[in-house]
Amino acid sequence: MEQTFIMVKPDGVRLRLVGEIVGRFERRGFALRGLKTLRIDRSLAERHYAEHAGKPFFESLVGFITSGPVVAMVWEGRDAIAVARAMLGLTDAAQAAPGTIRGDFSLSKEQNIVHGSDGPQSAVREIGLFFGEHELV
Ligand code: IDP
Ligand code: MG
Repeated sequence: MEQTFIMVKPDGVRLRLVGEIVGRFERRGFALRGLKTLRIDRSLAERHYAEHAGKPFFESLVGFITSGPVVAMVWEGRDAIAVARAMLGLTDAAQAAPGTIRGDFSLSKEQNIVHGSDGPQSAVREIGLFFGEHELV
């Protein structure tokens, strides 16, 4: 069984969408292996989004992701990474299909409600960034 890292971003928390998003993953059949709320600091933001360092939107992205509490989760299930990305929808929420989380709750390319790992290496890296072994079941 595959694991993926999912995070409700500060906009999703502000919009009170945590229960909605957790519910979608539960109802799809995934198992919850870890969950916590935290405030991301600049150092963690830079490590989490290291692949985007230097891009024009990077500073704004770091400002956004550190702007309020997030909810970090590990979900496990068959093809969890790809299935979760499909549930999230395209990065630019204006392009995301209705029925996806981004397509239902955002119109923004930056403030797009939720993060999901984009591959097996990212998933392992991101789970390790946010969770210690004793925080996962
Ligand atoms: P992803 O979250 O769908 O994997 P990435 O390309 O990895 O998308 O970008 C990470 C995050 O950076 C996005 O979810 C979004 O919040 C933000 N972002 C990506 N591209 C842009 C952009 O062109 N303008 C503003 N923010 C962006
Ligand atoms: Mg990404």
